[in-house]
Formats: sequence, C-alpha cells, structure tokens
Amino acid sequence: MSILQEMQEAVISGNAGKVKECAEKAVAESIEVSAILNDGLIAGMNVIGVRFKNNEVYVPEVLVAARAMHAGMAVVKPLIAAADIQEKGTVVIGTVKGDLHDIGKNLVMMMLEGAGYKVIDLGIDVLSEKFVQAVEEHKPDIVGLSALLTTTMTQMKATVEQLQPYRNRVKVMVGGAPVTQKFADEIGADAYAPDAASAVDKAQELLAS
Ligand code: B12
Repeated sequence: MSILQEMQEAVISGNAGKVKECAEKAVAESIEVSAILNDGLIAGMNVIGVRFKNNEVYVPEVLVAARAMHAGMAVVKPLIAAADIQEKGTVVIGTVKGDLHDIGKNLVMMMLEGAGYKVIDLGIDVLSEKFVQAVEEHKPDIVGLSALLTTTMTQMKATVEQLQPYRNRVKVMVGGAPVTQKFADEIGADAYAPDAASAVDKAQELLAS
C-alpha cells in the first residue's frame, strides 16, 4: 500500500497518530502537498462523507475521522502557503444568536475543510452583525448559518436580511435539524443542506453557479 493510501485508510479509521506519521513520512519523501491533501487526507474524508450520508457511519466516527484529518493537516499546513495551493473557496460559518448547539456545525466545518475549503468558524451564539463583520473582513464565497432550535430559526432570517447588501458576492447556506428547504426558500437563502456531506455538494454547486 502506498503511503497516501495508508494515510487515507488511517483517516477513515480515525487513527490520528498514524495519519500524522504518514503525513510526516510523505513530506520527508517529498510527495507534493497537493497529493497529500487530495489523495490522502481529503480522499479519506470523502469516503467518510459518503458513508455518513448512507448511514453506514455515524457522528462519532465522523468526528474521530475529522480529528485524524486535522492531525495530518497540521503537518502539511505550513507547506500549503509555500506551495501556493488554491483553496476551493472560503466559508464563514456560525451558529446563530441564541443558539449554543455546535456539533452539527462543527461536522459541516470539518467536511468542508476536508473537501479543500478554507473555513472561518465564528462559533456559537453569533449576532447577525458579527456575520456581516466577518463578510467584510474575510470576503468569503459562502456564509453558513446553523440553527438547532425552532426559536433561533428566526435569527437566520434576520441574518440573511442583514447580509442583503453583500449578496451579489456571497451566497448563504443554511442548515440544522429544524431547517428545511422550504424555510430556506422563505428566508431567501441560496442553499440548504440536511447534512455535512450534502453541505459540501451544495457548496460546490454554489461556487459553480
Ligand atoms: C446535543 C444537544 C444539546 C447540547 C448541545 C451541545 C453542543 N455543543 O452542541 C446542549 C445540552 C447544550 C443542548 C441545549 C439545549 N437544547 Co439541545 N439538543 C441536543 C441534541 C440531543 C443533539 C443535537 C446534535 O448535536 N445532533 C447531531 C448533529 C450532527 O446533528 P445536527 O446538529 O442536526 O447537524 C447536522 C445537520 O442538521 C446539518 N447542519 C447543521 N448545521 C448546519 C449548518 C449548515 C450551513 C448546513 C448546510 C448544514 C448544517 O449538518 C449536520 C451534520 O450532518 C438535540 C436532539 C436531536 N436529536 O437533534 C437537542 C435539541 C436540538 N435541543 C433542544 C432544546 C430544547 C435545547 C435546550 C433549549 C434545552 C434546555 N431546556 O435548556 C437547550 C438550548 C441551549 C441553546 N440556547 O442553544 C431541542 C430543540 C427543540 C426545538 N425544535 O426547538 C432538541 C431537538 C431536543 C428535543 N427533542 O427537545 N442541546
């Protein structure tokens, strides 16, 4: 098995130590950073994403795989800037004001990172003004809003409204257990995704549109 295949398997099985070891070995063998990312780390996360979508693995496995992927990312991150690798896009993400749930948002974040996006995490209980500030500061392609409470879904609407002046250059994607496509349409969001793997697909579609 090649070192990148080994790395991929280690991401899938969530073995952070092994991923780190493989990444260090790959760097020492002068394997290109883009190959380490695409054929090792991201490829592993993609497998997990598909399995998660098909209910073959569940939240704990995804979190463990994402943590393993991060261990590899930490090794190659310093080389990414040097190698001038194009990120697919930038996503600013957060859980809206009044809402403290972040497990789902973190999963979405990790899957997006795993798919090659730069993700800026604003955390939980995020005021709509803070989303606006982040758009001005980071100039993202996509803003992701998460809400897990029916009571905080209204905050999504408020945030979409506040982002209105920027909508020609930033797309808004929403999600969270109570959120539906119908609700997303009602508040004028550009996309809705029911889970982390679909969020990656939607992000791809948004950037292509
Ligand atoms: C864990 C949990 C908590 C934890 C949160 C810990 C944390 N760090 O997140 C704690 C204990 C803090 C908590 C608190 C509360 N909770 Co709570 N909580 C849950 C629980 C059990 C699981 C949520 C979860 O993490 N699911 C797993 C993740 C992976 O799924 P997910 O969040 O849906 O995310 C996926 C998708 O929705 C999507 N997604 C999520 N975000 C985004 C964003 C984008 C952009 C996209 C595209 C997709 C996307 O992708 C994710 C991955 O696939 C749910 C019940 C449930 N089964 O949903 C209740 C639940 C959400 N909680 C509930 C309630 C009522 C509360 C409290 C008000 C309880 C209380 N009385 O204090 C407080 C509110 C605190 C607050 N202000 O937010 C209710 C909400 C009811 C409602 N409809 O409004 C639920 C549904 C439980 C219930 N049946 O009553 N909670």
